[in-house]
Amino acid sequence: MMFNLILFGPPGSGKGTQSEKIITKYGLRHLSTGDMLRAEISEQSRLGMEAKKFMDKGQLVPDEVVIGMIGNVLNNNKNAKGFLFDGFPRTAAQANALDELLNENNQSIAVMLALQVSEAELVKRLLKRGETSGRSDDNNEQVILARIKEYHNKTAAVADYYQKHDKVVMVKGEGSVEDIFNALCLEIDKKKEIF
Ligand code: B4P
Repeated sequence: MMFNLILFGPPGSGKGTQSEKIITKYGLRHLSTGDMLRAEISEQSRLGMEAKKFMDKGQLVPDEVVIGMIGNVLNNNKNAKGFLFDGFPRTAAQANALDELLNENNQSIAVMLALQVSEAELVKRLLKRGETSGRSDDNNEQVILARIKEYHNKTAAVADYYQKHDKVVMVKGEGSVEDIFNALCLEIDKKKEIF
């Protein structure tokens, strides 16, 4: 049985940072839709060029684009120990699609870890990253605020979806990277025991 987890939180909550550490410790396969989309953009693929239009404005990319990408990776990695979903699902439609894709293979989500970070801290972190990342969606405060608005309008409800199945655990996402990582590991270990 695979161990699948979702790392959830608003833009800038530390999903990318913590994902790297979690996959190393637990041997999970990292699935970041943001990274996958940026890879498509740097290859200048048709999908990438289409996605860039939305990302540059701080908007979510259409569901069918992201769901298609994830479906391909899941189908090509049936022997993975488990997946860490980072930045996906971001809408109710994506959450439904993920459940269907996992069900087809008799798999499910073990837990959603939701990072809690204040809005002021999110903006501060993303502007700071924008100084060096070269990411066009990080260096403009208006775009950052648009991303946070998309999160409230479309993504926050995804936590309610998993809450109905009692799968959400909130974790404080402010403090040192190491302390937050330890808090996440504690929750993962609890779930792994009963999984
Ligand atoms: P993502 O790449 O997922 O970017 P993000 O949500 O902005 O968060 P990210 O992972 O980059 O930030 P993190 O929290 O790690 O998405 C980018 C865009 O792609 C979206 O806006 C959307 O257009 C599109 N997209 C992606 N997935 C999609 C989907 N499923 N559906 C539709 N569209 C999709 O960290 C941010 C910063 O904080 C880092 O610089 C880090 O150094 C810093 N940081 C981390 N932890 C810290 C700590 N404890 N203290 C201080 N700083 C910290």
